[in-house]
Amino acid sequence: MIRVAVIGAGPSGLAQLRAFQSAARKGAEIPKVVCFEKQSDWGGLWNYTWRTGLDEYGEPVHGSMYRYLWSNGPKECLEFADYSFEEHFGKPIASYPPRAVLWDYIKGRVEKAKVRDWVRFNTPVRMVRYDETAKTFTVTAHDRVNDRMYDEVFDYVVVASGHFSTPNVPRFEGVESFNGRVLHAHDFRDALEFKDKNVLIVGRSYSAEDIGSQCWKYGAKSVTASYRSKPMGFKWPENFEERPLLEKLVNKTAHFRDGSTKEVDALILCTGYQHHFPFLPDDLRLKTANRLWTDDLYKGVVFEPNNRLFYIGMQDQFYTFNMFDAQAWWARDVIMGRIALPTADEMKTHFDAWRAREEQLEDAEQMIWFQGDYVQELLTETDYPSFDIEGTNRTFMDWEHHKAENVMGFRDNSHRSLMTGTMSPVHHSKWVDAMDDSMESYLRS
Ligand code: FAD
Ligand code: NA7
Repeated sequence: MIRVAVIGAGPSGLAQLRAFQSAARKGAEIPKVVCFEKQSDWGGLWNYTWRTGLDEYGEPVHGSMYRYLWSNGPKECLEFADYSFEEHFGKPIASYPPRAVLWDYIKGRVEKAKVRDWVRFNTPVRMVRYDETAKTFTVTAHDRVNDRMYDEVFDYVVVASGHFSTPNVPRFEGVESFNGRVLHAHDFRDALEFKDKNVLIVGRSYSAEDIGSQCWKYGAKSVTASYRSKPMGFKWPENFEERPLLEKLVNKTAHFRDGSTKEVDALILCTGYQHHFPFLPDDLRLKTANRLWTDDLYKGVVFEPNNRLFYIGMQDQFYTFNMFDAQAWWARDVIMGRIALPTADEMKTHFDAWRAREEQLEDAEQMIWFQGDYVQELLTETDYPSFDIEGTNRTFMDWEHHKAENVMGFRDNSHRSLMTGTMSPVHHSKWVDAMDDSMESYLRS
């Protein structure tokens, strides 16, 4: 029997499990699938942890999510095509749910699919080796509960370990003697820690925008966001401003590139993450920047140097859950022999065409249409339920416009489900007033 190892039980790994289970439900004979998950529960980043640094077993903590995190895009754009929000919650819900609600939704589909016993929890993968002659992988896993390391042989490996966990941490002059708190976004947990403080954020992307907004919402005295390339450019509230890049810190004084200074109490580095695979040797390890068309992946999924190795969810992301699904269904069909891979030359030609287009993209709107076209291409080749990509892109456009109008209020809008056609209700509280991020509070009508 063919054996498939899936590394990680976050949204990408769970998409892979569901893809195989759905084929089995339709009567196909499926491979033996074993999913290794380092954490004690599934859901990846959506499984919140209060821990930072190392976990109870001394493993690097995977979680980068924090309290009060609400979806940063419309839930209608990430909805599973085979399991709607309405099916899960039994009613339509508002468009920007907090983390706990999305975690519940992710879990609901795989609980229904009854695949929990495919997952070995508390089991980080330590190493994967490929045997060219046997055409098999040996996976070394560590059962942390029984403190036992073991090897197991597989025909295919799917890497779904995420890429927003290992921080990219640049150094700024004077940081060693800064008299305030310094942390990377990966270790940010509770905005209340920064109440009444002058907070300095470095970065201009999603983490900078959202952690800055969280600190502002929960009572920071001021928020200053410092950018390297260009400002975010939103209409920020009065005590929220953008400055050019931080040049150095002298005690509590931040000096910026334009010569200006500001007294700050805390420095939060929202400087992104590394694709980090300490469990993969040189010949199997994906090396890429965080971009829409990653290096070395045919169709964004198959590792070109070794076609028995797959990566799910390694792109920079506008599309998330339903894109991981489209990828996982596609990887499944290659593994099950339903899709034949072309020659190496043909793969390269395909790759080059997408890369050339990616390099021409100028703004977020173009990037969304690009990623939509990519998802569409995958959708046409498998039996994952097709969905309205153009409608999804248009919902993303509305979201972009709402953010440009009011960055602290875009989550108060509602959108129509592309899966069920139902218009989502307006939430009972405005985001700026909603301090409680529990599922009970969100679902209360
Ligand atoms: P992850 O969710 O990171 O899951 C990877 C899993 O692999 C983890 O469970 C981890 O423990 C496991 N793993 C890692 N290494 C090993 C190993 N060696 N052995 C075994 N298991 C391993 N997306 C949205 O759509 N909306 C949002 O609002 C949103 N907000 C975000 C906010 C933050 C702060 C961050 C960091 C990301 C956010 N994202 C958001 C994007 C996020 O990347 C996806 O939603 C999604 O979690 C990616 O799923 P994944 O399975 O690829 O990775
Ligand atoms: P991103 O989207 O990868 O962005 C990283 C940001 O960090 C980006 O603004 C970079 O600036 C900035 N950066 C990186 N290195 C530096 C240095 N050395 N100095 C200054 N600024 C730097 O990561 P995020 O954490 O924001 O988002 C990741 C995910 O989390 C995302 O999917 C969300 O859903 C949540 P640049 O833009 O190049 O000027």
